[in-house]
Amino acid sequence: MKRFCLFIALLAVACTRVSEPAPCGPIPSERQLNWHQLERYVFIHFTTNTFTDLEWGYGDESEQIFNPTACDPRQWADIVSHAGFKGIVLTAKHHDGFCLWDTKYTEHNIMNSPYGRDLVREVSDACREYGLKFGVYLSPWDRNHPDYGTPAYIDYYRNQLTELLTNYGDIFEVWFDGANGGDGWYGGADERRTIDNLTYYEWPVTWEIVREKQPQAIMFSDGGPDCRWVGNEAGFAGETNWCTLNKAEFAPGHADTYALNHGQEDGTDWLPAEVDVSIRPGWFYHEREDSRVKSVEQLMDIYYKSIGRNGNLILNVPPDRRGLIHPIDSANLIAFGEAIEKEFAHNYAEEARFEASNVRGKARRFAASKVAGEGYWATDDGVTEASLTASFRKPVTLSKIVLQEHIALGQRVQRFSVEALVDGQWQTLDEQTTIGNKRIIRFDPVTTTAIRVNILASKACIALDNVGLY
Ligand code: FUL
Repeated sequence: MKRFCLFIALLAVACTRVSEPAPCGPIPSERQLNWHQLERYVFIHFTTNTFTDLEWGYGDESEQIFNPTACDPRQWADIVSHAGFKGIVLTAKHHDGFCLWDTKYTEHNIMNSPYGRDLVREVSDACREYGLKFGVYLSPWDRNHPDYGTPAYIDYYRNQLTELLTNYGDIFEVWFDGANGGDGWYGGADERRTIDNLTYYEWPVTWEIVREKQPQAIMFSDGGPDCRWVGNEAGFAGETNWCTLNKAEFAPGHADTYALNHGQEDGTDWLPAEVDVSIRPGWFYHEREDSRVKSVEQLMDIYYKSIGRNGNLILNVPPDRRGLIHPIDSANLIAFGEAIEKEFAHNYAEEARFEASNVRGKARRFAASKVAGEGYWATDDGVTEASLTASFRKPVTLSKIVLQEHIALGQRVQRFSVEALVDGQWQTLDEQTTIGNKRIIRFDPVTTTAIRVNILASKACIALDNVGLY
């Protein structure tokens, strides 16, 4: 999708004599800022489950089961990039413990399957060829490994992670699943082992390995450290959604789903939400679900409730038993990408004249610009309520407003409304709470000569990067 232009050439902050607002609360690291810009990428769930029709394998599956007959990660990458997604995160190992790469730490791996090739290598190569980022999911919970539940397994897990982070080029995200065996383990032999998932994994030590081997990688888990689970697998962030959270209160497998869904307004850390959801009811391919692939309408709704509510979207598209993305999934994914392009094809903000009730450094009026990176709208220190009005020479018909805060300096806005001028009267289109990296407001089409964005409450002076009108 065409990148939203940062259209407000704000005299205020672009002008050298105007000071930047002070940061407000925790702010994102550079790696988090880069991650916010990706917005959407694809999850690929693929393991023995694809062939046994399970969602959680038992760990006693034979390597011989994994036998995709036409597996082609270039087909996946081609579809994903055509749909405008920016990367792929692959389940290198799911809970069943089967490894999709040539690992030297277990025989339970793809080299001993009929497939016989290193799929992590093939997917990472395909991603590079198609200009996509590549990330890995490595399940902490392992129903195959005999040492699971003892300290020896933690060494095994870290060794595997090190292999993945060392041998496959740049990794943009590492996914640490919260489903990590805390409430019991049922092996293929009906064996049960219980661990205390708060202490067993010693996560901070493991996270150091990621920092050392892949300093730019974002780590996902219920407790970050870089991005957080959104608290559900249905594809929505809270309408109120702060990028901040008290990180110390969370850990993988220890999730307060309400807090994860909404963030915490005065949270101690920048820990933005990632929305994980599957294009099918399950995470793995099952033929019986071919008729239940999410439609473009459902996917668009997810788009507005994830990216449009200050989250990133990781959409799972599982390959079938051939090792190909099924034609229904592929058609819907590509149509989804096209629908996003279409809905945001024309930004009327580029034709509007903007005026604000307060502009940092006294300027009252500023022009729209198509040049990205020229500045942003900020108010004077202490001004936490202000309006920004976009006027048009001729009436335009709109149905969406995109708002973006200048998050490099933190998340501020607590409440805002949007209004349209219709026949000389201001009509309220919506009133909402947070904005963050991106907030998209949808409403019935309205024909108007002006749009007004009212920031009604903010934790500090306002700093908005972008207003898009569609
Ligand atoms: C969950 C897992 O248990 C599912 O199988 C899937 O991998 C999903 C993304 O995370 O916690």
